[in-house]
Amino acid sequence: MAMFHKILIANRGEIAVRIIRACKELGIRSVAVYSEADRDSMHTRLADESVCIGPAPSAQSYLNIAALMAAAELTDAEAIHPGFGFLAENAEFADIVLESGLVWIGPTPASMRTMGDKVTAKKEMEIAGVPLVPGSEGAVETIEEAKAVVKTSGFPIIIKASAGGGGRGMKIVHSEASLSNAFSMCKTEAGAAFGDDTVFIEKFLEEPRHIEVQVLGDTHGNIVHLFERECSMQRNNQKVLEEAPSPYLDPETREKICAAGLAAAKAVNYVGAGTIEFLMNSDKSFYFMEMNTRIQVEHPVTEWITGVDLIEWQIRVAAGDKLDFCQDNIKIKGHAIECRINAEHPFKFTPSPGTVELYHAPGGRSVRVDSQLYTGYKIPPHYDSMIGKVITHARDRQKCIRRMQRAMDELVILGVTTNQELHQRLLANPGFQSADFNIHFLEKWLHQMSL
Ligand code: MV4
Repeated sequence: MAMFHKILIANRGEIAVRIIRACKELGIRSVAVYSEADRDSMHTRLADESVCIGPAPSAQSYLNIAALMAAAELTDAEAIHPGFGFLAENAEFADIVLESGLVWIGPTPASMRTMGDKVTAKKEMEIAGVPLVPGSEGAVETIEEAKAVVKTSGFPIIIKASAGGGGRGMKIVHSEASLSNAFSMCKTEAGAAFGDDTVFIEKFLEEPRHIEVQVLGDTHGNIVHLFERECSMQRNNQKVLEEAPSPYLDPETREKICAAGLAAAKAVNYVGAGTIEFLMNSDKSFYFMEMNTRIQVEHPVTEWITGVDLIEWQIRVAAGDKLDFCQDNIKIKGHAIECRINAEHPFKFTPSPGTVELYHAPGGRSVRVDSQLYTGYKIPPHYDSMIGKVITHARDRQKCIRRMQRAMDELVILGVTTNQELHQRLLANPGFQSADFNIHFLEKWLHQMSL
């Protein structure tokens, strides 16, 4: 297959900008879609063509499949890149795109369905020999069954919705007394939220780190891993700062977790860019949590340590290109950190939409900024509060932190409140600097400082 002439980007914000930039570098025409609230947004301006797809609410615009397909038809786009969020992991949308004779820049709908259903995903991972958190064997139908699972695993446990993920539809249970209620509530809520009340049970790991492995596959059967990212610095299931490689891993553990990620991807004949999420205990044992069948916000840290342009390769493998490198060619070079910039109060996390009165991006050596911001931009209140990402690279982690501190001091965003100060305080924190943290670090620290 020859390379595409035109791609429609079914997204907004910094990821739409990132994809448009990749299209330009590949000589591919780009089509932006925008809601009425995004008429003056960066992605609308940067694309070769732009089509309004509806009113501000996502349900009527960025989630409006009919409007997106009409925009693709109108502009003669050959392929659709979904970015992340919105419809990126919606297998029905991927089906419609393919049935319309367009190319879906992403994995097969079958892979998306397998990984989207967490009970099915765990079954596949077990067959592939990927370590799983001890717990129920598949779905748990009744309270009696739940009690039987707990007899062997002990408390605490976590009940998860099979159709959930990313922290949605979960209940932690610490004792027998609250098990029945939690079980029926989790089941009822899962049914209401996802139209599927299937739940399963796992032993609850109390202080794990969140480490994920990036994979990339082509349509010729080649699959590689691109090492791991450390994503433990989070609050409310929202990552705040990510880095690659994980400062916690020794070479042997890295080899094991990356091999497990690769085995997971191979088990579903994965095509495109994907991420296998693991939880890791302080003894360095690790367990499969879920697979994200999309490009992720934090992909730039992997791009920087490996030199692989992940968006370019998403597009190229969708066009049928073969990966032109093999596993042995991929080496970790230095360290990269990403700070997510959100338009929100730095410690209360309340959203802060409004007009950006002044924007000055950091620059200089080994600093990358992926953002939709410009001076005068009106941040709409309808969407995610993330307005950009600052990424730095250096030979080692300490130098990378210093460089990020320098970049955070240069960044100027006036007119709206951002989480810039949170990053500045976090980068200076001894626990962060010594890499002594787990998924609860940020919330505990905020609580202690009563910020
Ligand atoms: C867990 C867990 C502890 N033990 N599963 C949260 C998001 C979703 N992917 C699954 N999540 C978790 N699953 C077991 N068996 C703790 C979490 C969890 C978490 C994981 C990664 C990053 C942040 C988190 C925040 C809260 C809970």
